[in-house]
Amino acid sequence: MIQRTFGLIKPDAVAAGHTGAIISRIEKEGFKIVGMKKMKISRAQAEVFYGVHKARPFYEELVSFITSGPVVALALEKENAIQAWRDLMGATNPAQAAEGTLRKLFAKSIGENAVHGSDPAETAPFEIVLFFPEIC
Ligand code: 3AN
Repeated sequence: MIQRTFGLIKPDAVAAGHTGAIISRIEKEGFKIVGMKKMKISRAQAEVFYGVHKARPFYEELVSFITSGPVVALALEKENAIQAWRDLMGATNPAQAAEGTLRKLFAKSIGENAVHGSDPAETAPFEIVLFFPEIC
């Protein structure tokens, strides 16, 4: 099934100059980039985006990190895109991420982990609408 997912290149990876390498890898893996936007996320938008994590102890850290510098928001299309993008990102904790995954290559820590991707549940349409209302 051709599917769309939402991805973010987080402030750590953008600041470290990994945007080009990550975009290049995304295209090499056969994703079609249907939306791409370099932007600074506002506090209000971050609170909506991370609303599902509000109860977690690291919520405040998440919001302040994601608003700390520019990010690149992506809407990606591929066969089974949600799982395919999670597989390409690798495990949340880069220390546990498989060789060759984006987090293994570019992430610094579990908090500053280079990329975000929608969960297999229903977060992809919600996140795409939040960042790309014009393509929905
Ligand atoms: P994923 O991004 O792989 O879907 P989630 O949904 O478990 O992972 O966590 C959302 C985000 O919260 C992660 N991308 C990561 O930046 C951050 N995070 C997860 N666990 C921790 C933790 N123990 N300490 C700090 N930040 C965390």
